[in-house]
Amino acid sequence: MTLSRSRLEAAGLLDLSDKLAASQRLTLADGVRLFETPDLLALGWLANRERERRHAGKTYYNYNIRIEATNVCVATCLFCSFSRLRPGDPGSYTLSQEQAWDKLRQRADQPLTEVHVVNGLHPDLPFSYYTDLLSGFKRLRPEIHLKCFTAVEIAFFSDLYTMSDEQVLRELMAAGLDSLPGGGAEVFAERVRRKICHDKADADRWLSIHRIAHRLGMRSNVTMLYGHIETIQERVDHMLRARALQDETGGFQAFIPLAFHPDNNQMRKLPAPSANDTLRVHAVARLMLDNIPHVKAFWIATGVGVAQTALWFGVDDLDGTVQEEKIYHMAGTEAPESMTTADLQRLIHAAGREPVERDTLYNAVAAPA
Ligand code: V47
Repeated sequence: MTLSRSRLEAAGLLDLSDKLAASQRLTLADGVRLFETPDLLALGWLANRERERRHAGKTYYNYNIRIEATNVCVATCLFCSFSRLRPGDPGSYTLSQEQAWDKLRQRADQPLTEVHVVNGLHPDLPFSYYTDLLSGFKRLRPEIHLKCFTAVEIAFFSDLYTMSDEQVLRELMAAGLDSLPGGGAEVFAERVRRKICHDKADADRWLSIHRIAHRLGMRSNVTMLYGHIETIQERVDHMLRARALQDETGGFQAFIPLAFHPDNNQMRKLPAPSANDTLRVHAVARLMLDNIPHVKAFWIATGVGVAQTALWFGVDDLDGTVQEEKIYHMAGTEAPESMTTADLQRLIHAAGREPVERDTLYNAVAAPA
């Protein structure tokens, strides 16, 4: 399917289409123009061309579980509905390691390939809580990939336990850590961080920790929390900072836009981003991030229908079965708590795409005989 040059011209995108076809990099100004075009379908067509050039119709998902071991968090991010400031505050919880391991024991029959752990910044736990957590998971299911702790958590551990970021990463890797998730990136621009998340790792620290993780041989992801106070320029700047680090290291696997959910947090007066905006952000990400292989729609954040539609707007990955997610459900998402692999396959097929179960490192997982 092609789009006519006159349609692209009317959308103000013809020169950008030619640049992309010639594999030329887009600039900050180009990114802003992509966001500003009134022709969402022309933008989607461009993003889909890049998506199909890399992945044809393949759409990746995995068999994973989310474990959020504690919501106690010393940071005061305005967008967060999940955290509780102090242990003992109403609604706060901290799983014992046994309780966390039980979540795997209870799923002994599931062919999980990934455990994704994200926590609050708990001020009182010893470092051994985290290393034991990892080694316990590995003892139970050595084949499962452990994608755990955002760069914000890593920075917090270094400061709390007086170690370097590299030392923390090395010790967690020795205990079983396999890769880092992309959380905590929010929006890199200092103006935004100062307003919405002033008391956690800044953009340079976040990027530096991913740089170290990549040097140590780990892969990671990069997210962007959109749809609150950020400008279009700040969105594109965020993408360009991720692209610049990727030029250095090649260690990012996926870029994951995260739609802001306003329930039960200090930014609850803001509306949630529209489906139009969500499709736009994923499409622009595909076009700006020429060096990051995958663009993921996290269906828990976008909603299932929009994630499915995004498969024609640059997205080639849908995360996975998820199970037990709390951060978005406490912030008001109407998405289900989990999907089965059959659900994921069905919705990918229904969108006219080809489902591929992957592991965390994007190796195809063979279907059971
Ligand atoms: O960093 C918190 C976001 C992130 C809200 O690496 C919110 O594969 C919207 O990082 N509305 C954690 N977003 C989740 C995360 C993630 C998700 C999926 C896949 C991967 C991956 C990583 O959740 C936080 C923050 O940006 N968040 N509160 C909220 N109210």
